[in-house]
Amino acid sequence: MKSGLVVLLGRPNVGKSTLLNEFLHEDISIVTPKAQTTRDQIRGIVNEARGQIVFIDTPGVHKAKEGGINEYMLQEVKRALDGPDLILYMIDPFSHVRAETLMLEYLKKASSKLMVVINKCDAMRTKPEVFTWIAPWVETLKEGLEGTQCKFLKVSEISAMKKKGVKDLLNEIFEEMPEGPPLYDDVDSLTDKPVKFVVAEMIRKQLFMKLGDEIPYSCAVEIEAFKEKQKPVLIQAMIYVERDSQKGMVIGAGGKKIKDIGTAARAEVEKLLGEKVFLELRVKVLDAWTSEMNKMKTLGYSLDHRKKGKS
Ligand SMILES: Nc1nc2c(ncn2[C@@H]2O[C@H](COP(=O)(O)OP(=O)(O)OP(=O)(O)O)[C@@H](O)[C@H]2O)c(=O)[nH]1
Ligand SMILES: [Mg+2]
Repeated sequence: MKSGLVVLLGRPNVGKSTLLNEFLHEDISIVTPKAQTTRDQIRGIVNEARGQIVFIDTPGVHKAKEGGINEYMLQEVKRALDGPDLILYMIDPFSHVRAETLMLEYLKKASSKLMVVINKCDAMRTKPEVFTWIAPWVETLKEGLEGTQCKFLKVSEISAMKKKGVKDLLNEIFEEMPEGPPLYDDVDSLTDKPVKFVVAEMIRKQLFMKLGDEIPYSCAVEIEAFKEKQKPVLIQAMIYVERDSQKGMVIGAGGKKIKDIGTAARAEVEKLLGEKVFLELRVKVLDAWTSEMNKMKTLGYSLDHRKKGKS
């Protein structure tokens, strides 16, 4: 039996979470049109007769200020890169070489096999002339990785959204996996994350979908009650924002915005749980939580290597 750990790595918005969901045939990791949606590493487990692959979705690699939520996101990326069998380095053809150079620093420190996956190939066909930067970048990447522990294998072109090339890619990944016992015994589990986490993420997704450009980055969601025995299932969640003005925007005039967010999130949660849900959302201000480590920690975003109390 094959068994291995595969990291989905790349800049924000390249389609890492979309591909994870495609491999799993289930929406476990949230996807939005906005960059920096994913904040935590999320494992997705593919069980087949030929073996088990554990995929790790990661936040998008970007330059981050120290000590805040963005540093936490990069910590999650670095943690994921500690010893996988294979890295899928995903490229969005609408990126450009200047943005991608940052990725080489991460790859140089890795000791895994590497596949470059060019995603969004459906879009590439419309304007092929725009994407001429990719081939030279792959050559630079190969040169840059010479003599390192990161072993370049190949380049694949896919469209995660249109499901093009995903099956072939999965076959190629299985080929590269070592023989071994599965990492997770429970073959029915799709993820290592508790259902509460996935529910909180589904609410966070709707904050990204229904609010302006900036506010979603100031939002966190905590599930305060999850009563599965009650019918419909009762879920109470708190949405944390950073400022009073943001609280008003999340609630909206006459509570319309939060109602919208709740309705859309409830539909996804009901699909996930397969039963009716009563979802109650509230909003609270936790002043400047994205830049204060103690507050981040209370929301589950803990910067491990720093001393508690240092903000
Ligand atoms: N055209 C096209 N769009 C895609 C494809 N795959 C993903 N997208 C879109 O790209 C956007 C970002 O997708 P995500 O899966 O959230 O990207 P991500 O890499 O996880 O982003 P972060 O979590 O922010 O790092 C969404 O609007 C997706 O629908 C694709 O194959 N083709
Ligand atoms: Mg993502």
